[in-house]
This record gives sequence, structure tokens and C-alpha cells, in this order.
Amino acid sequence: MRRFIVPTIVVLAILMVIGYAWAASIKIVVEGEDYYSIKPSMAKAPSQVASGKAYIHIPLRRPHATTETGPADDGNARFRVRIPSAGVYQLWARAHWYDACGNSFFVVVDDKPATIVGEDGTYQKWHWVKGPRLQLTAGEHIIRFQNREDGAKLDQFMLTNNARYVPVRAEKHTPEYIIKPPKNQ
Ligand SMILES: [Ca+2]
Repeated sequence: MRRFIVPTIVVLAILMVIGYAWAASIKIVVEGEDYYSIKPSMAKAPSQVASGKAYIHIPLRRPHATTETGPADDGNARFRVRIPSAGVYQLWARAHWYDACGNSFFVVVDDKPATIVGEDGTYQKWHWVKGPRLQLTAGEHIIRFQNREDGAKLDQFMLTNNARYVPVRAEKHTPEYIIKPPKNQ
């Protein structure tokens, strides 16, 4: 009988570990247009190719800034996100950059110092950009995407506690984690 009990326990233990890892893997996907509040020059725009048929962006200025002169304003979008359990979350942004002078946002989480998302070399194409790793407590957090350069667009962003996950296409958004403003506001 013992011959069977030991392997059974091992198999059950492995299944429990797999189950725990599966259950503990959290993906929070927020559409750029699901902001709680927005301040110009950040603006919402329609799109046939963006997820949810919309994105937010810092519209191109004429003339487009061709040097790293700093943003013209503090236009931003604020998101209220409910984190289900405390942990380290990787931020990803599904972005579309105009050029080397239009390829980043500031990201501010709660009252922490701003970090930069972007500065990569993929232009004129929606793609996922790896952002900072964030230590987050369970509960509500405010995430702000803010103007750093004109010509930067945001379709979605994602927070995941699965450090190995690399998004490729647009992700299915998860409204259960997003706090929306009351209607008629
Ligand atoms: Ca979108």
C-alpha cells in the first residue's frame, strides 16, 4: 500500500503547487480610455486598430519637438486600479510612438517619484513596452500617465505579478479591477 501512498502524495503536492501558481498569477489590463480623469493636452482618440477602438495620447504639436526640451504641459490621465493582493507587479504599456522625440510617458504611482516608460526604438507601430516593477499593497492605487513628449499614444497598460509573462498582442481588459468615475461627472 505504501508503494502507492508516497507517489500519490508527491503528485498531489505537485498539483497543489501548480494550482497555487496558477491562482496567484494576476493580470490587470486597463484600456487607456478607461481613465478616471483626464487633463489636457492628454486626449482620447478613436481608432480602428486599437483595443476598445480608442486610445489616449499627447497629440503631436506643430512643429513637433525635435529635441528633449521637456513637456509643454502636465497633461495626464489618472487611473484608479484595485490590486487584489500585495506583491511586485510588472507594468507594461501598449504604446505607439511617433519618433525618437515622441516615445515616452511619465508614470506616477500614488505619491511615488515619476518613472519613465518608453525611450525604445520601435516607432509608428503598436507594441508593448516594459515599464517599472512596482511594489504594491492590496487595495486601491492611482496610476498616472503624464506628458513627457508629444506624439506618444497609449492603447492599454497592464500590471502582472507574473514576472515571466511577456505580452504580444492586445490583452483582454479586466474591468473588475478598474474603478470608474460616477456617471454624469
Ligand atoms: Ca484602448
